[in-house]
Amino acid sequence: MKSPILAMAAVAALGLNLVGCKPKDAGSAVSGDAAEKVYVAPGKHDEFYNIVSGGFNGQMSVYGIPSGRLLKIVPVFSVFPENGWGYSEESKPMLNTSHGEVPWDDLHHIALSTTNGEHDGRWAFGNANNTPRVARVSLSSFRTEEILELPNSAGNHSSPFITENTEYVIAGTRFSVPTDNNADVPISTFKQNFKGYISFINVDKNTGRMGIAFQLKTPGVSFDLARAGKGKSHGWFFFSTYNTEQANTLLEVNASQKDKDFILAVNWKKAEEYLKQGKGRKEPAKYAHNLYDEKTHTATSTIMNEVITLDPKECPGIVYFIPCPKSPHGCDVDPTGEYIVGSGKLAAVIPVFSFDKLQKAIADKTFDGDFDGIPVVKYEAALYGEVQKPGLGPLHTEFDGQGNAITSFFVSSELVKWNIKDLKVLDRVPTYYSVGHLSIPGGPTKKPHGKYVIAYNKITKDRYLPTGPELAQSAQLYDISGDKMKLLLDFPTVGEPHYAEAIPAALIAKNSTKIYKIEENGHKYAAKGEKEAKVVREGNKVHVYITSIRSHFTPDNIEGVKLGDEVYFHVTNLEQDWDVPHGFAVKGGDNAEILIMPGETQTLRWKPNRVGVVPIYCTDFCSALHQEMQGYVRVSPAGSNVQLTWGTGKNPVAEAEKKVAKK
Ligand code: K7E
Ligand code: CUA
Repeated sequence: MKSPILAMAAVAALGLNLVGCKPKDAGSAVSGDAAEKVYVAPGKHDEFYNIVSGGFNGQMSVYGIPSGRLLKIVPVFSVFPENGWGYSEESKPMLNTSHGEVPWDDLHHIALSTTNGEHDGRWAFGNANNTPRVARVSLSSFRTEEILELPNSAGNHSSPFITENTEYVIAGTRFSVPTDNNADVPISTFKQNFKGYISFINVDKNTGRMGIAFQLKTPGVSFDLARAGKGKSHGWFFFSTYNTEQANTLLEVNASQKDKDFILAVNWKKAEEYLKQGKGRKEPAKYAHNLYDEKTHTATSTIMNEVITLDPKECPGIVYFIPCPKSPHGCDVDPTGEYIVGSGKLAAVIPVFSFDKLQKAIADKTFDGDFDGIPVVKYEAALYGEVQKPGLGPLHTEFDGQGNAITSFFVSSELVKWNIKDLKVLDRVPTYYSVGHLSIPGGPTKKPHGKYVIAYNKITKDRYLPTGPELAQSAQLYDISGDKMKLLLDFPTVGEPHYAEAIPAALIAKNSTKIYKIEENGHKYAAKGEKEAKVVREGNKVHVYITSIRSHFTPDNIEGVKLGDEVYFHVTNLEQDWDVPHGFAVKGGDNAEILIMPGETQTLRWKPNRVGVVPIYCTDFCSALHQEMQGYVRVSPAGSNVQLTWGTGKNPVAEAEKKVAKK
C-alpha cells in the first residue's frame, strides 16, 4: 500500500489540476474570495451553529459557521472543572452508572432532534462509546439534561441516530457480548453466546425524556453506524456491521476475511407490532437513568432493573441482512429515503442500495440463504448501483439537498461529490489530512440546508503552529454552493472531532435560556435572598446557605467549622441579569470550582484537612469589585468549642440602593 504521505501528495496534485494555475503548496489551495466568505464582522453572528463531538474528551463543542469561532464546550460524559460539571453535588449523579461513577467517556456522534424529518432545534443527542450511554443536551441551556446507560452493550458506537420525529434514538453495540444476565462464559463461545444488541430508546415528545423501549437481540456482529429511513423508508433503520466473521481475537485479520459484511435493515414499525402482541421478553438488567431537573437545579440517578428484549428469530419480518462490501463504516440514507449508501473501508466502490428494490426482494424472497437465522437479501437484488473508483477508504456520506452526495475518504484524504441518480463522480477536493466524518448543515435530514461542507480530519501535520507532540485537531470548511467545492477555512477543534451537525442559528438562538427565575428555584438548599442565608450544622455536616450578588457573598465570614466536618457550600446566585454568573472556590478543596448561573443554586463539598483560616472567593470576573468578592472560613480542631457563627458586614452602598429601590 502507498504511504499516506504519498497518497496525500498525489491527491494534492490532483487538486492542483482542478484549481488550475494556483501555487503549488497545499496552504494556498484556497479561492480568492475565501476570506470574505468566512469573515463575520466583530459584533455580528454566524449563520449556523455547528455542534461537534469531542471524541475522547467526552464533550460536545459549539462553533459558529462560517467563522469557525469556538462558542462553547458542553461537558457531557466527562467531568469539567471549568464549570464544576461532575464536581458539584448537583451534577455528580449525571455520571453515575451501574459501575458507579464513570467520569469520562468517548463521544463520537451527534444527532440533532427532528420533527417531520427536519431540524427542530430542541436537543442534541450524543453517545458514550466506552461505558455505553446516550445523552440528551438541551439546545436552550446548552446543558446535558439526561444520560441513559445501556445494558447488554459494550462500545456504544452505532449511536445515537434518530427517526424522523425523534420517536426513537437507537444505539447498536460495537462489541457483541453475552447477555449481562449470563455473562460468565468462555470467550471462545462467541458464536453461541455473544449477541449484538440494539437499543431502541423512546423520547418523550414534550420533555425529551428517554427510556429503553426495547432491545433487539441480533446475531453476534459488530454494529458500526446507522441511519433511520425517511419519507418512504420511515419505519425502517439501517445499520452497518463488521466482524460478520464473528471473530473474537485479532480482528484486524480475522474480521477482514469476508468479501462482504452486512447492512442490517430493521423494520421497527413491525417490531412495535410484535411488542403490542406481547412478544417482548422482560429480562433482568442493571442500568442507570440520570436526569437533571431545571427547577431543582439538581440531578438524580435511578438504577433500572429490567429491559424488554425482542428476538428477531421469533418475530419474522423485522430484520434482514444485505451484503455490503467490505468492512462498511458509514451507512447513510439520502433525503428522499430511497437510497442507502454503504461505505466499505476496504472496498473499491461505494454501493448504493434502493429501498424500493429491497422491499421487492423481501416480498419475492430473493434471498441468499440466511445468517444465523436471519434472511440475507441477494446483493444485486437490493443494489441500485455502485459508484466506481470513487477514492480510497470511504467512510461517511452526507447530502446537499440538490441530488448529490459527498463522501469522505480517509486513505486518499479527500471529499468526493457524486450524483445520486447516475452515480457519477462530479468533483473532488483534498482534505488536510485524512478526513473522518463530514457534515453538511442539515445533511442527514429530509431538507439539507446545504451551502457548506465541513471536514473533520484525523491528521493535522503542518496545518497549524506546532504545539509539541500533540497537535491541534482540525476541521475544514468548504463552500459547496457552486459546481466545484472550494476550501474556505481551517479551524482547530477541541478533543477529536467525529460526527457533527450544523443547524441554522435562527432555529436555536431565539430560544436561548438567559437566566433562571429566582422565585422558581426549587433547590432544597436555595437561599432566595440574603435574609435566607445561614449556616446549619447536622452532626458533622455543615450546610452553608450562601448567596452571591455583585460583589459579595452572604455570609462571607464563617467560624465554628471543625476538623472532621464535611462542609457543603450551597451557593445561590441572586442575579437576575443575563451573563452574570458567579464562581466559587475554596483553598485546598479536593474538588473543582463551581460556576453558578443567575437564579441557580450549586453545591461544592469541602472536607477541611487542617486547622486554619481558609479563603473562599468568586472565580468569575463579575464586576469592577470582583476581586473584592472573597471571604474566610475558620477551621478549628475537632472538639473545639468555637461556636458556629456567620455573617457579612453591612454594605453602605447596597443599603443605600435598597432604600432608593423602596421609594
Ligand atoms: Cu469517527 Cu463515526 Cu466513531 Cu467514522 S467514527 S471517522
Ligand atoms: Cu462574583 Cu466575581
